[in-house]
Order: sequence, then structure tokens, then C-alpha cells
Amino acid sequence: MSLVFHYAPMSSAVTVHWALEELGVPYEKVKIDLAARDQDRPAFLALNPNGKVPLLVHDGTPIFESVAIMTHLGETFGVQKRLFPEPGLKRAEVMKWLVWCNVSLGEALSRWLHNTSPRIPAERHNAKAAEVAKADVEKHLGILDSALEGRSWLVTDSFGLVDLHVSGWVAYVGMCGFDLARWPKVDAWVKKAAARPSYAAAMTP
Ligand SMILES: N[C@@H](CCC(=O)N[C@@H](CS)C(=O)NCC(=O)O)C(=O)O
Repeated sequence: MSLVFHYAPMSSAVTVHWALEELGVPYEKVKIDLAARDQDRPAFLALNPNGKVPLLVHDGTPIFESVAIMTHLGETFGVQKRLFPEPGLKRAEVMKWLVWCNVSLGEALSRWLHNTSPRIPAERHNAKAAEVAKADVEKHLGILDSALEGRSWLVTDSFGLVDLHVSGWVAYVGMCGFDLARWPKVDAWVKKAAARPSYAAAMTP
């Protein structure tokens, strides 16, 4: 079995990196220097025509999109390790939150970054769009806070890949300037998940 993980530190690849560490599966790391535009090289584009990380190549099959990778890792290695539910309603709930994270929360955050980030030329910023996006990110953090009411973990009674992926994203939302302390259940859950040794390993470049 061969797993080759193409990643960049402090990117969307972090949660996949964290999952690989948490699962304890053997894998090979290939660092992609985004600033040097390694992602535009033909050999990389042949594996991921989107030119983005993360990318996982499992026995020669390239898989892009972090939720697809997370789901594949969960199905393949996570069920046995009790980090991913078997097919059924709990699996459906896990999928609901994974997709919500990348599509709903992620979309609002992306809109906010596009309208505020110093990496985007100021003439492309729109103050009203930034305000709406900020409110949308906050609305999603509120939804998550309510979902965590009375629960230790998001879907099951124990830590799972869904906690890892969604809390990893939410930690990034915090790094982008949102004060997570305003959503106490989210804040406590993010801190509890990040205390796992696998998180420190994934944050090591
Ligand atoms: N929806 C994708 C997003 C991947 C993504 O945007 N990756 C960024 C890093 S955070 C990237 O590789 N950017 C390089 C580029 O666009 O040139 C996922 O979840 O895997």
C-alpha cells in the first residue's frame, strides 16, 4: 500500500495531514512550495489539474479536495480505528458537517478574505461585501455552537475525523481574526481537539 501526500504548511492540507497522523498510517510527504508555484509544474498538474493542495495519491490514484480525501481515509482506515462511523445515519451526519464546513462556512470565509486580505489588491475589496461575509461567517459559527450544546464531540461520543476536519478549519477562522471566545462551546471544542499530539505533528512543516 502506498500513500503519497502532497501538502503545503499552513494551508487546506493541514486537516488531511492531521488525519494521516491521527490514523497512524504510513505515508510519504511531498512538500509543495506554493510561493515558488510548484503547483503549476506539469508533473503536479498531471495529478491535480486544479493546481492545489492537498492531494493524496493512494496506490497511484490521485484524490483531490480535502473532504473527498478525508472521506476516503475515514472509510479505508478510520472505521476500524473508531474515528469514522460505518455507513448509516452517523456517517450521514459526519458527511453533513464535512460538506457544511468546506461549502458553507468555507464559502463565507473565502468571501470575507477576498474582501479584506492584504494579499488581494485593495481595489478589489468591497466594504459592504466584507461586512455581509463577516456576518455570514459569524452566523455559521453560531450554528456550530448550537450543534455542540450538551455534546463533547460533534457527531459521536468520541473524537473523530469530523471533529478534526471541522475544528481545524475553525481554528483557521480564528487565525483570520474572528474571536472564537464569542462562541464558547466552539472555542472549548477547538482547544480540546488541538490538544491531541497528532495536531502538533500536523502543524510541523
Ligand atoms: N477546496 C479545496 C481547496 C484547496 C485550496 O484552495 N488549496 C490552496 C491552499 S489553501 C492552494 O493549493 N492554492 C494554490 C493556488 O491556488 O495556486 C480543498 O478543500 O482541498
